[in-house]
Amino acid sequence: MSEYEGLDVTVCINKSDLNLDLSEKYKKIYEKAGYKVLLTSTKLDIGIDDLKKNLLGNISVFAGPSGVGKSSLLNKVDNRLNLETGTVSNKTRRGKHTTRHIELLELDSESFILDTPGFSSLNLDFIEDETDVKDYFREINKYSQDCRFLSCLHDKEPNCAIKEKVKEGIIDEERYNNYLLLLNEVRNIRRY
Ligand SMILES: Nc1nc2c(ncn2[C@@H]2O[C@H](COP(=O)(O)OP(=O)(O)OP(=O)(O)O)[C@@H](O)[C@H]2O)c(=O)[nH]1
Ligand SMILES: [Mg+2]
Ligand SMILES: [Zn+2]
Repeated sequence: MSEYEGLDVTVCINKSDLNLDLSEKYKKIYEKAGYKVLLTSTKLDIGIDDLKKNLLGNISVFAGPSGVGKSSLLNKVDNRLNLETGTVSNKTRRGKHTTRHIELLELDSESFILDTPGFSSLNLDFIEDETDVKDYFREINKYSQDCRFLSCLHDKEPNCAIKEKVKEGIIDEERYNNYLLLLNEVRNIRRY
């Protein structure tokens, strides 16, 4: 969605205290895809200074699923914010939609942040055509011109450069599988 909007994205992996190995794994995956990645933990005070540095001089939006710790992170960045935080349900392991509205907060005269309500799922309605999905994966976009067919969707087509890059480990397999998942989801939206 951020690729569609052309936003300057930083991926923040919070709660890294819960599983540092897994956090490092996803940090590598998203760095390989072309993103700046921060590992943070509000419990162990990891990465907060780095996060703050990223926010200075910018207008930033904190977006992500409910309960991942967006408001908690902002409170750590500036304890004057005093934002309400919630807990994660033991049963569903999801957040409880604690933040209810979008608020513009001032960090300093040149730095603003928006805390936002977490989402529970990603709506793909903004994608108009199945051929657009590949444009929203940076690393797929990067090698698309090397495929045999210019119209290649990197799915079942022969001589596909993307599938080659996945085999070589240059494009992460999990990201590629996510691409196929979204591609098929968009195809199914169109059918009805
Ligand atoms: N283990 C761990 N828990 C954290 C961390 N950061 C936040 N939490 C916990 O995660 C829960 C949800 O935190 P919130 O800050 O309310 O999450 P949110 O993303 O703002 O949620 P919404 O407002 O519902 O979108 C709270 O119980 C926090 O204490 C962290 O770094 N490590
Ligand atoms: Mg919140
Ligand atoms: Zn291809």
